[in-house]
Amino acid sequence: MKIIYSEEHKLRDSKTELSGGQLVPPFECPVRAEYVIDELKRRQVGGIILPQRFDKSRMLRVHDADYLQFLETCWLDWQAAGYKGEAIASCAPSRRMTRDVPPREIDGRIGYYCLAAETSINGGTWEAAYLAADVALTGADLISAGNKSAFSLCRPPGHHAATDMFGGYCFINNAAVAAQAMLDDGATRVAILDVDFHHGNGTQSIFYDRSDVLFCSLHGDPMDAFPYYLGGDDELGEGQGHGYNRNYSLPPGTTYDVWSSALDDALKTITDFGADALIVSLGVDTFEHDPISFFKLKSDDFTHYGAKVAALNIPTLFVMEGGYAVEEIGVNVVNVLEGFDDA
Ligand code: Q9C
Ligand code: ZN
Repeated sequence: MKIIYSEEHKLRDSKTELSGGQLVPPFECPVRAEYVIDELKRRQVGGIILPQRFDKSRMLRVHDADYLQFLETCWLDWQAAGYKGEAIASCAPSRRMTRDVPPREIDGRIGYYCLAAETSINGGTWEAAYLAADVALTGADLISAGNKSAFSLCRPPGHHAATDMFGGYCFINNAAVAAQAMLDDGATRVAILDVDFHHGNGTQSIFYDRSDVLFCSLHGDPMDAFPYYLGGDDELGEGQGHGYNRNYSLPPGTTYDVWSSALDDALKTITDFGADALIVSLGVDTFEHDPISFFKLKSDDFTHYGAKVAALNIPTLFVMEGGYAVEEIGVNVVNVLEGFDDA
């Protein structure tokens, strides 16, 4: 399996996350990707290539131009305003209390363009987020060119990012940008299977009214877990997209037997859909020792579900999402990929 990776992910290295009322060192940190790439090398999963660089046109197929402009200049604007800390939202448009207009002042703009307030923006964030999209797009091109599988080791992650909102550690929706690129390159139907612990609210919202992208997500019940406000099992898509969105909300303490039953149902849905290509939003925060999640998957379980995904026999792009038990993240990710390869 080809692996796409750039060490420049480390440009994303913010110092603060708002968590439990404190500014703490972010869970989403550079060493995560280093554990993954080290384990990929150790177990010789595949050749590692650098991403190609793309212009913004492919990101613009999924994201709004004003949003990308905001991300690109946010840190400069924040510093120019004289704020001392990293750029972080302290206000946001909320139910009934918005006229939906981005303000001029950066403190108002960052709130307008966020869907959660934990994630800080600093220097290098835009550059790394852009590169992560390039990593995903390079993987998409490999699949479009006829490869059976590829792994885009994206960082920062992407599945919470919407057309015009960042948050949950995500800025550009790498999986969505890759899916759209595959469609633009001739695919008729693309399925996205999101196995990150958190609901992929950004991905869902991007494709909610479309029937050319099937989105299936297994995640902690949003009544109990971030992102809280989306991810219910009754969200099935709207308009043309009705029936092309599937959520599997699972309770605290969920172990592999229950989780994998939901996976089997999602895989059957993907088979029936007749996807030309599959994108797996691969978060390993389902791991039993993840510090911010509540599922109980063991390291061996990741191998087993990698094999289940392979049994679909659809060209598959794995895109890195979450996973915060950093010392085990490499083993868990590589278990999925090896399980897939050895099936
Ligand atoms: N105190 C991804 O896995 N809430 N994002 C964290 C920690 C936000 C997770 C709470 C979690 C975002 C890509
Ligand atoms: Zn997650």
